[in-house]
This record gives sequence, C-alpha cells and structure tokens, in this order.
Amino acid sequence: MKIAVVGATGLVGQVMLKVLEERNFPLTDLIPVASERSVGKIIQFKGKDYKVVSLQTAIDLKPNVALFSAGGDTSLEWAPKFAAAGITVIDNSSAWRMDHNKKLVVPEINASQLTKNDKIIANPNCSTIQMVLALAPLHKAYKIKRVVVSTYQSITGTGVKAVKQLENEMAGIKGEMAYHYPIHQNAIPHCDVFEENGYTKEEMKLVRETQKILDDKTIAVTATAVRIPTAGGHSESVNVEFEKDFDLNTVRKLLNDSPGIVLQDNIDVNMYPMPIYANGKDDVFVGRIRRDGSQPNTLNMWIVSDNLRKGAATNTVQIAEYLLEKGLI
Ligand code: 2RA
Repeated sequence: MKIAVVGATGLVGQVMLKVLEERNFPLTDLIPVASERSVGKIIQFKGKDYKVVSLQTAIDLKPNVALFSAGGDTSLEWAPKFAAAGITVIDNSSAWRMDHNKKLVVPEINASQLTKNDKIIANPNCSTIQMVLALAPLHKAYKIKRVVVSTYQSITGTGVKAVKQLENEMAGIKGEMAYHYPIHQNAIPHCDVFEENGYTKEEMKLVRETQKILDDKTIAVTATAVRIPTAGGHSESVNVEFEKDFDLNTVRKLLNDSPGIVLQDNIDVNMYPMPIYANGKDDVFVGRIRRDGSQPNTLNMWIVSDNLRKGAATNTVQIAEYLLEKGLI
C-alpha cells in the first residue's frame, strides 16, 4: 500500500504523517509531495528519511492513495491527473466538496456511500466535520429543522503564516500578516472571503456541506465564523431546532453512544469542552447541552475539536482506512 501525502510540508500534511504513524496505517511506502520549491527536502517518517518529490513524480511512482492538503487550485489541477492514473485521491481542500459527482465523507456518518468508482473523495471543512458529527445522531432521532452556529476558529486553520503572525504580535515584532488585522487579543469575524450574500465562504461551507453530508436539503443553517487567537482547535456554539421534541438525558445518551464523540457535560464540576483539552486529540467534544426555552424543540450545545486532526488529517486517514478495510483500494 503506497501512500502519497500531497502538501507534506504544510501544517495539515505534517499532522497527516503523524496520524498515519500513530494509527500504524499499513503502508509499504510513503511518497511526500510538495511544491517545486520543497522538492528534495527530507522529511522523517517512522524514523526513516523520505525525499519530497513533485506532483508529476508522485503520479509516476503510482501510489494507491494520495492524501491531498495543498489548496484548492492544486487539487483542481492535479486530483484529476492522479485519479486518471488510477490513484484514489482524498482531498482536504474545498475544490470538490460540492461537486455532485464527488462524495463528501465523515466516516462515522456516510462512509457506506463509498464505492471503488470514487477516485476523488472530498474531506469536509474542519468546522463542518465537528458540527455534523454531533448533529447526525440527533437528526436521525428528532429531524433537524434549523441550525444557528457561531464558530470560534483557531489560527491554525489559516496555516503557518497565521501562527507566525500571532507569535510576532505577542513578541511585539512587526511581521507578515495572514489577516487584515492583528489577531492577538482580537476576534476577527472574517474567515476566508466574503460572498455576494454578505456571508464568508467559511460560513457558507457550514450551510452547504451540512446539507450534503446529512443528505437533507431541508435543514436550514445560518452561520457566523470568527477567528480567535487559540491554537488547540475550533469551538462552536450550536443552537438546533428539531421537528420533534426531545429529552435532554436521551440527547446526552445518543451523543455519548456515537463513535468519535466524547461528552464533557457537567457544569456542577465546571466540565465543558475547551481547545486546550481537545488539542492533539481525535475526538469531537460536546458539552453545555441545555434546552433553549425561547422556542420549542430547541437546544444549545458547545462543540470543540482539534481542527488539524478530526477536522482534517484524522478524518482523511479514517477515510483511507475505510477504503482499505472494504477492499475499495
Ligand atoms: C479555516 N476551515 O479554519 C478553514 C480552513 N482550514 O481557516
């Protein structure tokens, strides 16, 4: 099983390598891929040195699977070339997520849709993954009518440049800006670019991807995505209105019994999810579950997850594990 990691030198690419190693993914060879300027660099994997190669060289080396985290433009141009060479692509960019012919997969929810014919598979946006993992069991039980979500997103979602900007600002150093404004001691309500409707692409991903993954276009979603100076993960305040009423203890049991979810919900001991605890873990943490008395059949919850892991690298590797387990690659 030969695996290519495209974008191996980036934040998510580095976490992909770490997750492949931690989960002891049964690969016989690793092909780290990056842009021309990184070709020839050496990266370490399981104590061995691997030389970074170009995209074309990676195709020529014929991996079984290519895990992409190299931006939308690279995915749009190169994922079809890898697929045409018989290589299954699992792509972290937004390039293919809303393509009608591509599957958008969170393994715990809809991996069963996957077939041998899926040669380009889309990994959802990080903030979508953590939210739909919590919504899926509740949608099944009570049918979701509407979701109102506000996100508090880690700077790591923007990449190395943003992490550097925060470090510089905290050290009082003037440096390259990843954002229009300082991020230190700030909250920026602007993740990705604005669309015609006044929402950002990041906010519209939560709308469109949630409907696709839960396979229900009747689910109304509205979102506000905010960037904050944390490093451990994305947090989300989620208000959900259902068609049917619910019982809070049953809601907690449904979540607790759902794979990939860890309940941290006990205000008597100040137990609730926080990025400092989610950092470096693969679970989605759910807490502050409470009925919204302002309207029927509605509850609030707080969802936190490491955006680089379950939000990107781990979900991607889990898709590859599923494909392998089912003999689809
Ligand atoms: C962000 N979800 O956090 C986006 C891309 N990783 O900026």
